[in-house]
Amino acid sequence: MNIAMDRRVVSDLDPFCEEFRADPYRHYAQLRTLGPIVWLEKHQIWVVQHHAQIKEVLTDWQRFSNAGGGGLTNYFKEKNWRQPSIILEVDPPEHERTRQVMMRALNAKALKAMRAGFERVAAELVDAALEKGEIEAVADLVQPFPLTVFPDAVGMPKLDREIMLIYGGIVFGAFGPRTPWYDELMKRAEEVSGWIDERCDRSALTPDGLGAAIYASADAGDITHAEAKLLVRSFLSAGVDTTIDSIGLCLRALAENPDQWQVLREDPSLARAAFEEATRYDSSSQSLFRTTTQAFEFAGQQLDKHEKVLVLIGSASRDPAVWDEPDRFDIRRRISHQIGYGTGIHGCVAQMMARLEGEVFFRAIAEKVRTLEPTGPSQLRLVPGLRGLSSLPLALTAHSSGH
Ligand code: OVV
Repeated sequence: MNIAMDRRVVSDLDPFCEEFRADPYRHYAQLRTLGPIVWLEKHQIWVVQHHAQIKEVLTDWQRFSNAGGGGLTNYFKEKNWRQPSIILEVDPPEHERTRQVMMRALNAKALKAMRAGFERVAAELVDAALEKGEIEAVADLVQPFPLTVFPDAVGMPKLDREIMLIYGGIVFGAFGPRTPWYDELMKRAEEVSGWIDERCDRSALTPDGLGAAIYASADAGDITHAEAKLLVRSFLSAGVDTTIDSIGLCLRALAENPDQWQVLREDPSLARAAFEEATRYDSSSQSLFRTTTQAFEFAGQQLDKHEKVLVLIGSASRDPAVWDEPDRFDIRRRISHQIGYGTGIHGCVAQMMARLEGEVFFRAIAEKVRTLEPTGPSQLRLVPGLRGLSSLPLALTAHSSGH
């Protein structure tokens, strides 16, 4: 054992176990008291939990690499089952090429063109929910929104809910440890991957969506056509479950905080701010990974080469050093250092699209719904890699007609 190892600040907490994930914020607070960087014995990884260090890690891609893989598996030491993402799991200079292509596809004009379609779908879903009165909000209202608007924007047919949710489980589950749950899911991997692959093929895409824009970059020679297909796949990997879970958690925060619901209902123009606050307060993406490229000292600890670092952005979002009353959901909060989408060169490339989805969805709710109340306990969907709900029973009533 080397001397540096002896001086490591250690913890036996396991961020992947169900108990931790059921109530992560209490455990984040506990981790924050231990120090800026802590060695987790169970998984033999580092963890960072404060806003300041997380920002440092995420903006230092030379020392904190993405090529080591987006999850617990260390690509520098072992092979992953899945072909690495050509945007998430690469460093510069390779990363710049694929990132540019995605950024170009997601330009301001493309986003502007999406709004009307998003609004129509949101209005239909909220009207149908109001018609029912009592809903299972995850299945009836939340899931169908991204499952409809996202493929519309990419230029593909509506996504099959069951297959997409298995696919999402496979993608995000791969970021956590190997479990029996995951092995069970992987039995469907071939079938589901084949289905996804077909949908990412150029022949399956409309000529006017994000997918077509990616293939146009291949025609222009910026990427190969095989890479174009993988980038369209990245849209589906990163863009569906994440927004379903974040919208669901935001809806729960509103239902459980009647004062905040009241504020939004009285001023629907706060819809975007409400979703922004939920992205801080409780959202789908709680953690990321980086892998060290060399040995160096960081925040008083000696890191070795090719060590995994778990980056708890969900903890940074509750760090009292940067937020007043971090545990309070306050849709009028001014958010000047959002970390919920990550930051740096790998910061969420479609974050403006996610914000647009959230804004349009919650604006439709604020404009049409008068009362929004839980009718029973909500349930967490404890899949690794993402935080979200499997159940959110709600009762809704409409504004009196012609309001
Ligand atoms: C950010 C993210 C999550 C999951 C998958 C991917 C990216 C990808 O590029 O495949």
